[in-house]
Amino acid sequence: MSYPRVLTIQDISCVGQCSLTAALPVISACGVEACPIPSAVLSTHTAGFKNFTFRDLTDDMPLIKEHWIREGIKFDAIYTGYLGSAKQISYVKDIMASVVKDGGVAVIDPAMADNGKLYLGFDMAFVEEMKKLCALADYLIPNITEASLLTGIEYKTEYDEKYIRSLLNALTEMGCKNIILTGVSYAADTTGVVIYENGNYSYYNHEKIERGCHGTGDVYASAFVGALMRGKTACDAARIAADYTLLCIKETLEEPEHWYGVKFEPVLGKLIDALK
Ligand code: PXL
Repeated sequence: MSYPRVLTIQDISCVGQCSLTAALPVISACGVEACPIPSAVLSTHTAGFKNFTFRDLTDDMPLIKEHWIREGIKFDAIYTGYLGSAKQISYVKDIMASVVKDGGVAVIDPAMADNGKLYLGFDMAFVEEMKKLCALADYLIPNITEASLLTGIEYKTEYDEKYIRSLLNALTEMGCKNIILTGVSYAADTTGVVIYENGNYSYYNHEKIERGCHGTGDVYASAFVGALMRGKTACDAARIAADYTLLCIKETLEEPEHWYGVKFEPVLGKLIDALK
């Protein structure tokens, strides 16, 4: 796969440094072609801004797919993030079946919740649909809130390895092949990601910064996809993405008034270096 091409389906939040405005530059910086299908266009993301616009692009999705089929356009991987409606999920499954190459990789970030709560506008009917998409994932990248909603296992802020394994096992029973569970912290000053790949668990642990910032999940998943498509193993890609996301958070916190997003741009060079 000398010059891989990734299809990514998520929204454009015009202001907010998340979803496509992060995914496209991050994947491009990894040296990988990134083609978007915008699921919706919002004036800003939905966390912290009021009265944002929301243009649902569900009806464009099958039209874009049909055109690509006529043109013979296919992708080495599909990576999905924030989706605008439950109906979109069935279109995404359809797109996956028709424009991803045989043996292509499906990376699903079930971007719908954090800190024990669904994002504004989502409900359990959306979660039910999302379960069906997650079942098709070669790599699923949930946080603990999303893993708990998908599996019906109680959400906990204090937990042990047994709890984390119960989430991972339940996700594999749903059909997910490999899982990168983010935001797993067993100690006050560290956090990390648990990688479940081909039946093996590993944990990449790093410094924990108390104040998170919006969009880090999207930056993480995008860097993971970029690194994976550059031929890194899932463990290496998970580590590279974690180191990069940590740098982005540090960069953001240097400017306390930058509250709405994650400053991933100034450290893109470090991500490029990590892939050399
Ligand atoms: O970062 C996830 C995300 C993406 N897109 C929109 C969001 C959010 C999280 O709140 O609101 C529109």
